[in-house]
Amino acid sequence: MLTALTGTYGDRPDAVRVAGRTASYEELLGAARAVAADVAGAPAFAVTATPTLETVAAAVGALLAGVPLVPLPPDAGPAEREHILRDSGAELLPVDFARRSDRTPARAEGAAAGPGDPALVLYTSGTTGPPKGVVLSAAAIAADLDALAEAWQWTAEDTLVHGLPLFHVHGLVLGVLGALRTGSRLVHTGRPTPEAYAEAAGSLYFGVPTVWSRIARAPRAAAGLAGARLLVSGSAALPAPVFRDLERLTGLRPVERYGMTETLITLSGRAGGPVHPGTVGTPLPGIRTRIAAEPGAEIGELQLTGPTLFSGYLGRPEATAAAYTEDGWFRTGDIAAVDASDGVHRIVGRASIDMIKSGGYRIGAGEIENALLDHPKVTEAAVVGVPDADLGQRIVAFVVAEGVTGAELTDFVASHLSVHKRPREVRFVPEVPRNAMGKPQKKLLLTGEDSRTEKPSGQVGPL
Ligand code: MCA
Ligand code: AMP
Repeated sequence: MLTALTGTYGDRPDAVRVAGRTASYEELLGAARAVAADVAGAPAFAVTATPTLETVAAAVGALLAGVPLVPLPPDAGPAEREHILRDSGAELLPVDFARRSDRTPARAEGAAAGPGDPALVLYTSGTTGPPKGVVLSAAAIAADLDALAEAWQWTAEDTLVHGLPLFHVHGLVLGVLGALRTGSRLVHTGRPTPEAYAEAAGSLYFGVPTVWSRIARAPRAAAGLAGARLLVSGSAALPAPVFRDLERLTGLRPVERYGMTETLITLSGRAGGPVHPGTVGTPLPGIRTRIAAEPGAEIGELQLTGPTLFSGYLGRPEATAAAYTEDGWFRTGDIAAVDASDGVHRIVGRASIDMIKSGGYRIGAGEIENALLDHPKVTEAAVVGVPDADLGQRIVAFVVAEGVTGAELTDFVASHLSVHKRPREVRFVPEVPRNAMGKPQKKLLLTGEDSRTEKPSGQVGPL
């Protein structure tokens, strides 16, 4: 899996740089072997996935030991941490990058013996309930990375730069394992700021649309990316104005790709190929797609099959089965259209109002509503995603409550779940509109949304 660590591409003292600290492949391998020795024989292990060399060593150590890694969001509050640890059965392992071992321990009995066995368990939100563990095999990861290397002409000549979190596919699978498979030098900037991206002088850059839109608003930093070969955007839709600003400031047309935690990356534009703003390219090698549209309609749910799909939701066979059609295609829940002339896909939206994408993070409305209802002063809660120029969507909570402020409720969610799951606005309402079945009518809450958010009165401004 990790070709770079086998010496294929040679070594260098700064093969991997994370938040200002560097390591050679040899040093990384030594630290990863020490992790592998610690976890050998465990059913799974967890690490607090800070953007550090320790997290990189944990990911490599997991693969060496054949023990699945559960990366915990470092900003997760107690409720989210407990859920993930309990649900996965993983024990939290402290990692010390200075501890090295010079040999890979023999795999314990029962450890993953083949590429189809679990390598990562990533927790991700559904529309209701707490996050589910998505089990990814080494084979699925390897298939995806090889397909992306081909699509982006990604090689050991590249320097990959990004500053994305290391507990999701984008930052961890593409951004770390991708570099270690292709042999490209890796610069993780710690935080994805425009200035840090510019300083890193990479050839290949990854970002979520929020990162790209911040770069587009920082012309000096953007100009620092002009020497790059390829800018890649993903995790949410890249707005066309951001695409155009990036092209004007860097001379590069950013390539957009589409994926999910459950499917890994399945669609992408190609390096050197035609790139159209607002589209996510064509299926990667091995992926087949179809649009489940009503008769006569051209848009519908995107469904797909291929070698990059997950092995299932951990311990949830019913949820896994429900994610597939009867004839075995994965239901993405995204609404898409395909250009009949060139097969280029366009993501039009999501089927469910309860799945929010904010800053590239996937957030289920139900999880936030449950957290709010845990607050003693809250009697009703309905959470929606509202268009936002910076975050794509921002989380807005409509609550029925007395004797508590919006800021207190925001802090309550930030400290129980994750900081990035906090509502950016709380609006107090006398009641949540419901249909005859008692289901919240969220579309009614959003009626007149544009005029409300644009009002300069400040009454509904972000917290
Ligand atoms: C503010 N802060 C608070 C509060 N308010 N903290 C606690 N309680 C509060 N009430 C502080 C935080 O501590 C933090 O401080 C600061 O606010 C900013 O936090 P945050 O909201 O996270 O920052 P942001 O500026 O809104 O973040 C934008 C971002 C981030 C950096 C773009 O959204 C991000 O990293 N997104 C990437 C998501 C991603 O990788 N998704 C991939 C999944 P301090 O600064 O001190 O920390 S998708 C995927 O994997 C698929 C397969 C795919 O297609 O890629
Ligand atoms: P996650 O599982 O966190 O990776 O979120 C997956 C979801 O992100 C998909 O179902 C899409 O809704 C969204 N997504 C990812 N990439 C794109 C993209 N390029 N354009 C639009 N939506 C995207």
